[in-house]
Amino acid sequence: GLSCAEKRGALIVLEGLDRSGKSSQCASLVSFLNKQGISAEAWRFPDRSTAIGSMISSYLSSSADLDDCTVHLLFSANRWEKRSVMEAKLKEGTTLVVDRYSYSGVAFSAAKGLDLNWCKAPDQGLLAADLVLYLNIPPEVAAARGGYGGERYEKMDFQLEVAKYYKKLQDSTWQTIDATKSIEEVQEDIKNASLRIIAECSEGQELLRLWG
Ligand code: NYM
Ligand code: MG
Repeated sequence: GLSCAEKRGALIVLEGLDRSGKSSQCASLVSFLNKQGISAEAWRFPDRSTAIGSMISSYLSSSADLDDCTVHLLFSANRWEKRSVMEAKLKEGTTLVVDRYSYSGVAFSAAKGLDLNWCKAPDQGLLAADLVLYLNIPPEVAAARGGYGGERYEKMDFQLEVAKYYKKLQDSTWQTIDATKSIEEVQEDIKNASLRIIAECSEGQELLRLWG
């Protein structure tokens, strides 16, 4: 089973639109936690370092075309191939701070018009986040921050659609963070929420599975 006798780490996921500040906030959080003597690692999805991740990366840079359903399943497989390592790390007491997870998987694919439940199905049974920090930002504000890059999906009208589906996925593990505030204020909110969930998980809170 997934119950842990030892004190376990927390699975903390940062979600949000492109340019919402997730990557820098993840890095700051991990370095803050490590300075506090808390074992924590920064992870991200897609993990472009694997064979599946490299197919995803080619698709995102538009050097490869893939059917929408196919690429959706690749994103999911990219999480499945990391599942057992994630579980081992959490059980040994390491907190994982993850830049995007299944919520991105569903929101981005559903925004293309794929059925929401079909999109959720392949991720069923993956480890569920203990805490999802949703960096909430209007797409216009995100776009104004130095602009989007050249990858697929990095367009204002598409990001508006993605935001709608993120909202549909909110559950009891979510905490919405106002990501229009300063980097320091956002980091403060993230730190507080993270310390709270890390304490809860170390007290024996069981690992959960999607979509619990
Ligand atoms: N993305 C990310 C998906 O479409 N499905 C997924 O399952 C995941 C994890 O990949 N625009 C999209 C969201 C991003 C893009 O992510 C690349 P990043 O964080 O920019 O490397
Ligand atoms: Mg990006």
